Amino acid sequence: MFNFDSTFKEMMQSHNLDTVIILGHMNPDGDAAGSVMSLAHYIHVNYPQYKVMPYLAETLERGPKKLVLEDKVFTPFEKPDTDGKPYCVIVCDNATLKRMVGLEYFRAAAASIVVDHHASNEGYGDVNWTKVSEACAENVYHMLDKDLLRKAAEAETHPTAADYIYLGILHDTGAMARANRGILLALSDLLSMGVDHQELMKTMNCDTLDILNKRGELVRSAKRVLDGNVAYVMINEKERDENKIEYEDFRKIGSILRDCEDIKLGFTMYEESKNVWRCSFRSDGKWIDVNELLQFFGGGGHVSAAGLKYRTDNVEGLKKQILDRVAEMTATVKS
Ligand SMILES: [Mn+2]
Repeated sequence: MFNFDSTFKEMMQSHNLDTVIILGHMNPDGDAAGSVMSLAHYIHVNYPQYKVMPYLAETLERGPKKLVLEDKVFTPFEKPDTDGKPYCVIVCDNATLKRMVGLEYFRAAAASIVVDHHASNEGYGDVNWTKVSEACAENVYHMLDKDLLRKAAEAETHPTAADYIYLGILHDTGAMARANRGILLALSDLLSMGVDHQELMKTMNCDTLDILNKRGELVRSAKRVLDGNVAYVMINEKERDENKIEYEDFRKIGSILRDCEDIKLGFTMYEESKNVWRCSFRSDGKWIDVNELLQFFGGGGHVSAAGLKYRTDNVEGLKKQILDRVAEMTATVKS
């Protein structure tokens, strides 16, 4: 098991640093925000001699954003100001340099630590601890000193380091739908540090009736292919604008489809800007490995959840290539 404290202390001392910047991935979700913010609070309480600045993109999902806006210590949507001093960077929940928010800080850092749970992690950074798991925040929980974590949780008011770890796990496990025994034990330990489960569950649901109606329309437009095993929804720039569909609402469709008992792979394709397509793939994790599927096209993520951003003026061609590859990959799997 990776011991964060000894690595961190050694790095700060040997490079003679007193400033830390913490970064995550673009379009942050609960796990990215939870991992970044929990570490920021942990360091803030336990290493007060260091200045710590978490940095998150404004595009953070609505639910987790509610919690981050309640933060009494940090303002992570502002760009960190290092005062020209050398600093250490910690990157959480981010697989590739391409997806990192604040890459300029990473590039100029005197030292770096990477903590991740993506199978597609590139292995960048001076110290890279990537362990495939349900949530990066789960890895953060395991790498921290439990007494120091408790101290951090008890020293501050909500949201604390423990709240943020809980947030990350909650969001990356679909409110514990994909939790295993180890995760539930970690959550119960976090509860004993003062986390309020019901309070954090409020970050899971931010739907309005209007959003539900839009989602209903999108689900209705889903197409089924490959013997009905695969369902997808595609939306171009024009449809997106006419119906005011935000990506955050749209990407959930992939999970909704995948969670159907009679569908093994659900995906969405969204024209973010002219000819730039953001695709989100969700599988049951057994029928097809979507990380492997999308790495072929330059994307990636996890076995059962992965993404791809692709520039093309022929999206039908891209879709056909992906579906051909799905057919190929699943044909070799003997049922
Ligand atoms: Mn994650």
